Amino acid sequence: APAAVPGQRCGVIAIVGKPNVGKSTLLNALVGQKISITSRKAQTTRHRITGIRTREQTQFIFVDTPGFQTRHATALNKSLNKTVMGAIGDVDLILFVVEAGSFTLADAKVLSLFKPGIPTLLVANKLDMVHRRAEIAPWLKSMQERHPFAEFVPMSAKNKGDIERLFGICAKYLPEQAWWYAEDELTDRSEKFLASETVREKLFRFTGDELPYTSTVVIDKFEEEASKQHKRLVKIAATIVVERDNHKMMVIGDKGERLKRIGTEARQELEKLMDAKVFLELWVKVRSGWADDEARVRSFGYE
Ligand code: GDP
Ligand code: K
Ligand code: MG
Repeated sequence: APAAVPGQRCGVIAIVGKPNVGKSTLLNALVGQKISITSRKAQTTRHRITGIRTREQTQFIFVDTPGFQTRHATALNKSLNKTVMGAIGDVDLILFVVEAGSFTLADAKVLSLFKPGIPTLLVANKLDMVHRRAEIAPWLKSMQERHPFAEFVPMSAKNKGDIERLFGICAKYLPEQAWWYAEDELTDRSEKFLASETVREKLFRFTGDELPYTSTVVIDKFEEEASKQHKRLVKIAATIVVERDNHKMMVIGDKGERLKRIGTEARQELEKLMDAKVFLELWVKVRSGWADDEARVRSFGYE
């Protein structure tokens, strides 16, 4: 580890929990910018993502994890679970995220993976959705009996005050050491990766609940061109991979309207994110059964 710099703290914080409890929303709020895509659909997050935030003397390095999959043992799910295990093995602090007032079998399975010794906070998220606040105190007490949590943080990832409070709580658990990243760095992920994530988010947003989570996005081309008129010019070609012909029709939409909309929104967001002029070309391909085929899962970049 880098030598200590007086006053500086730096450490890794894993954000862990079953699908849809608000992990990605929390990460984005902590980093202050959208790094991880969010959606109402479970299994939106497939990669370990590092978000970085440096505030005053402390550098917080966050890893968002895919929700732990408990139902289907496909190759894709096995790969997702390995990513989660890798993320929590060697961190300074774990934020175990659940929905406030609820603890299901899926939550219990995630919790059972934690090695003893790493301080773990119980983040009881979506507090804004809880109507019977009086029931939270006895629920927290029951949670205390399940696991030796270091602290309880009932909160809402959508509430700025709660996010501020969470920073203060997390800082105490990070070791005194020099920062690993520059003060203004937000992620160690490449722009190419952010491009595929952005297209994937728009894909899920505009197909609603119709499209299965197994659809994915592959970046075929990512080229930066010298340009006099513009600040930067980036040309991107991406393929949306779906499992069936009818899914392909779903993505393309009537007269290609939906695909056009996905492309326009993704391009606009990428232009802001990368501070560049972006050309984005989108394709849709059918590859049936890819989520069950281990070799293919690997070739799409899910290790
Ligand atoms: P993940 O699968 O755990 O990463 O969950 P996401 O961050 O993708 O969030 C799942 C859904 O919960 C999204 O629709 C979010 O907008 C929503 N959500 C996240 N945090 C909160 C919260 O504090 N309150 C409410 N009401 N909704 C939330
Ligand atoms: K989600
Ligand atoms: Mg997520």
